[in-house]
Amino acid sequence: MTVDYPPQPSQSALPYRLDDPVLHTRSTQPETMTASVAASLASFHAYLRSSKRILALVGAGLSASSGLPTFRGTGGLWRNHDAMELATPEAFSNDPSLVWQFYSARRAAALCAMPNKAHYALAELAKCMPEFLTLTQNVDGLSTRANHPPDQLLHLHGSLFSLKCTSFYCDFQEDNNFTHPLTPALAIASEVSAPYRHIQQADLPHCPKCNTGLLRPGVVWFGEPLPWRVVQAADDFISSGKVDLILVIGTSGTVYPAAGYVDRVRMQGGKVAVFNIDIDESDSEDELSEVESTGSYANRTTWTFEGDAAEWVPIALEPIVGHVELPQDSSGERSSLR
Ligand code: BV8
Ligand code: ZN
Repeated sequence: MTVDYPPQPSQSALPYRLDDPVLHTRSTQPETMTASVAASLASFHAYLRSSKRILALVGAGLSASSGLPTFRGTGGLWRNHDAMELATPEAFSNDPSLVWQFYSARRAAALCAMPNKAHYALAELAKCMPEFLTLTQNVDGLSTRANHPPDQLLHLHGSLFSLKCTSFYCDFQEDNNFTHPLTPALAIASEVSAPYRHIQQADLPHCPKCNTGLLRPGVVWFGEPLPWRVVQAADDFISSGKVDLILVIGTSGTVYPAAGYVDRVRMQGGKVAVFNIDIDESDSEDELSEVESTGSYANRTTWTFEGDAAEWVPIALEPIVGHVELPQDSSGERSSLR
């Protein structure tokens, strides 16, 4: 089934401005790699080549350099509302106009954004390794748009482009709905600089099946269970053999049960590679000192790559996926920010 994504609008259309400080990465540029980073990368490459089964747990930091804000820091505020507070059933029942404008603005931003090299590298790893599975906390659809094989990609928290009816008597739900705006009234949602205007419930998205139910975004809100099929599939992968390695990419690891998958792999004796712009070295301090003292990486269980995931993930996965470049778009231009 082909999903026809809308054409890519220009950067200026982005409701979230790129020069938002959250988005700029403080990164140890791979090209200025220190000897210890180069040695760490080499030991990671050796372990990667020997790994048979790999998981990836990804978060908002994976899409940061595609222009989408993360939940931490200033990016986590929308119209001065904490994004995590808006992502709750309570917020939606209290003020569906506010919550729908929040999600409509995020749909617009995600439609404007482009997958970056890390999205493509993970998609490539999935094509090279049947025993590789990505668990994404992201709802932006960028991994799918990077042609990540769908049966090796689990959306733990749903998608901005799924919709479902809130009526108790109706089971309507729809995936891959890229209509924007969903209703004429929601066109105002992207004008974040304009003063907030309340939208009457009648002008919010309604169910095309029962015609009465209010539609809601098909995402998992705080306090709601993850889709059981998704949890089942993740559990099946973890319990059907040792996972040798988990790639933890652009996530603060604060939201559960998603963050719990890292420990489950560790408990199986699997090793961990962390990709984040903000690594607190304490994670692997004692391992580092042992490496310095013994000079061998044999007992290394955690690798950390501090910097922009869009830079480091392709480099870390190169032995398997080769050199990842962004696809040329129709104008032959490199189609992305990076
Ligand atoms: C549930 C969809 C039960 C909506 C989201 C155990 C302990 C404590 C609390 C709990 C617990 N178990 C459950 C809870 C409660 C809660 C929870 O975890 N609360 C937290 C806040 C403490 N969990 C739940 O409510 C879950 N449901 O438990 O249900 C239940 C069971 C049965 C019956 C009824 C109920 C549901 C959680 C899912 C909520 N939905 N998203 C939406 O998106 O609007 S969560 C959402 O926030 C994201 O999906 C993601 O998961 C999370 C944000 O985290 P990250 O993605 O990591 O982003 P963040 O900004 O935090 O960090 C970004 C990182 O990237 C940073 O580290 C930064 O340094 C880095 N970075 C930035 N730029 C870059 C970069 N890295 C690399 N390169 C860059 N360029
Ligand atoms: Zn309905």
